Amino acid sequence: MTETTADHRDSYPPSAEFAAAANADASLYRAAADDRDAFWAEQAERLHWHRKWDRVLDWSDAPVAKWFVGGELNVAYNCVDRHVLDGHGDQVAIHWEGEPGDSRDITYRQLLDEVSQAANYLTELGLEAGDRVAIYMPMVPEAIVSMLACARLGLTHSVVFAGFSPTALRQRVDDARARLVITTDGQWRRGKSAPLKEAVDEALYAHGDVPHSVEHVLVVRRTNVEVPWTEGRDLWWHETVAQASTEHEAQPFDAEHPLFILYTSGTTGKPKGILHTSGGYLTQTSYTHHYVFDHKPGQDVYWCTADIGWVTGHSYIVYGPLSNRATQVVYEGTPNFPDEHRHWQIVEKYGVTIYYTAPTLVRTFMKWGREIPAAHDLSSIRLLGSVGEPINPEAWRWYREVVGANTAPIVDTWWQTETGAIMISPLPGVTAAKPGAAMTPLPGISAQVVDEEGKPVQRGETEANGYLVLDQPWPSMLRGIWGDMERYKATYWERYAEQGWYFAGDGAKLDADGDLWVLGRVDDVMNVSGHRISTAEVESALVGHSGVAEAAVVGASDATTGQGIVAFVILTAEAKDTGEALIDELKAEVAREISPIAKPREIHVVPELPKTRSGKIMRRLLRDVAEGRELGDTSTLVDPNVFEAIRASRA
Ligand code: 6R9
Repeated sequence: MTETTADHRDSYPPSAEFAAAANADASLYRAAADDRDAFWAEQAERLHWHRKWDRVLDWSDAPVAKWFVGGELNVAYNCVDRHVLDGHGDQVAIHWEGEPGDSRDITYRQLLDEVSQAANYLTELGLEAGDRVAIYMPMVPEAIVSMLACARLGLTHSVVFAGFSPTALRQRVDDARARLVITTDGQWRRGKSAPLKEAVDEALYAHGDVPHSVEHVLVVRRTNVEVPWTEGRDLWWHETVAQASTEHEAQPFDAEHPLFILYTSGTTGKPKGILHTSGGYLTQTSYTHHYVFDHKPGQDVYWCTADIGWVTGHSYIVYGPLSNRATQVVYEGTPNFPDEHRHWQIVEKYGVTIYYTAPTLVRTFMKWGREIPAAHDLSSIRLLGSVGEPINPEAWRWYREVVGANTAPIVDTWWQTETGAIMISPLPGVTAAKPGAAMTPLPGISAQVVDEEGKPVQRGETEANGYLVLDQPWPSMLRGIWGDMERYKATYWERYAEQGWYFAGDGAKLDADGDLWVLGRVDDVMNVSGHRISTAEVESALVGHSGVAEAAVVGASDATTGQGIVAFVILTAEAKDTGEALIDELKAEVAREISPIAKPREIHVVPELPKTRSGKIMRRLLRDVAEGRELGDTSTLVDPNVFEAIRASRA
């Protein structure tokens, strides 16, 4: 019943052609192993430094690192000015595609003009280096311009995903004590304008009695909806920024100057403001974007489908690609507006060569059917990327076959908001990638898979699944949690304090070849009768069945086995039988694919899965359902109503 693809192997080495032209070859690993500091110093040379560093790494104040100590640079200068000065001002930086079908091509020279105007106006507003600015915007060019203007002035931006509620915005604005909020009047959502400025007002007046830090709200006109207006506080972008001078000289900042705060979503309690700084962050985002995506400036058309509200948007739409003089697509809308052809039409229109997305979207494409991508000329695509969660082998193979014409290498990139940039991934042109495996730490990165005590797990021991740790500091590592150093230490460094390792919170295993598989968050690792089983493995087995489009698996407490496996599945159109027979077949499939011990106790057919706005399945909430508890916090869900339907499926 497993969907067979044309090319079904255990590993996929790059073609000789791809390898010959690739940015990376195996010597990179050797160079990094020989002398790590020298290796990272060489990567830092990718950037323009106003002042060279005195020392590559200072780890004496661990776990707070200083990279490129004494170095000075301007992040925005590196992403914009230097490309113009190098004679590439006319190269398109951004092919912007609006949801309603409007579009704009922005060259590096135009980008420089707009960033300079914004920098001039933010200065006029009295903002000074070190101040925080909240950016609450959809995927419009001004969002990227705003981030770069902040970087240019040494202001610390805090981008808040525009799908978040006013309460979530207020929480983040207060925590960072932002002086300015940049937003739009409204945002397009499937052809309708959803108010956004109104949400800002709601956030700022939410606790009318509590004085807050915000002095101004700067508003970009996007959907032309009417907005509530506070004279003196609120300012139109087109009346201010767009009138400012395009002349602005970028000043250098210390390598450790704070660049941004990004709050992590979806967990219990107060969101964590992950703090990133300048020199090390830009070095590693630039390095990884160049080698992992095999990016060739002036030739490739790159498209990362993330939103700037997430770290992937920060590192692989804004800082990595722009520092490497990429020409990239930025798309404002959803993949199925006006219909499910949208992404492939965009790929065709711009000749996209590198496409980077999340497994959840790949599985959605599978659900919609292969005839949709097949209706388009996708021959420009030469490399595919995946990020955000483990990609199940079925989806991996489908992605390569249907989107990548059976030839495009896939880079399955493991990293986190906290790591700032890609850490574990195949190198296209070097690695024989295995479907579902993140494979190998990148050159310059060191990771281990260890047990509770910190002992390395053995290769090939599938029962001995362990924890992923990073045992060496890396340039783009977080420098703390904003305003809460204790929490920073407790969350990431306490578990392996003795060894001084960073605890990533992910389960992982090494296969018999020593290749690394990330199995998902450790709270997603179940323990059934003393056996550790990853939710991702069971999900992968379920979606391997042609009747299943998506699956989410949780471990629910069980009196006899410790935990029992409870699965929630969405069926495909091909699923003929939806009753008990199918459920039995699915259970048998999992037993076959993994082991009888992994056989789900219950499988529920549901119409929808609860997801955060970044596309991650909220297993915590499914566990609540599976264990018959009151639901925990649902405020970050896209659609809190999905639970009515899920509950009904259990009745
Ligand atoms: C970049 C990003 C981080 C968590 C991480 C892990 C999961 C991300 C993955 C992956 C397996 C991959 N994750 N990439 N798991 N394979 N290629 O997603 O950051 O939103 O902070 O999430 O996502 O569980 O710990 P963030």
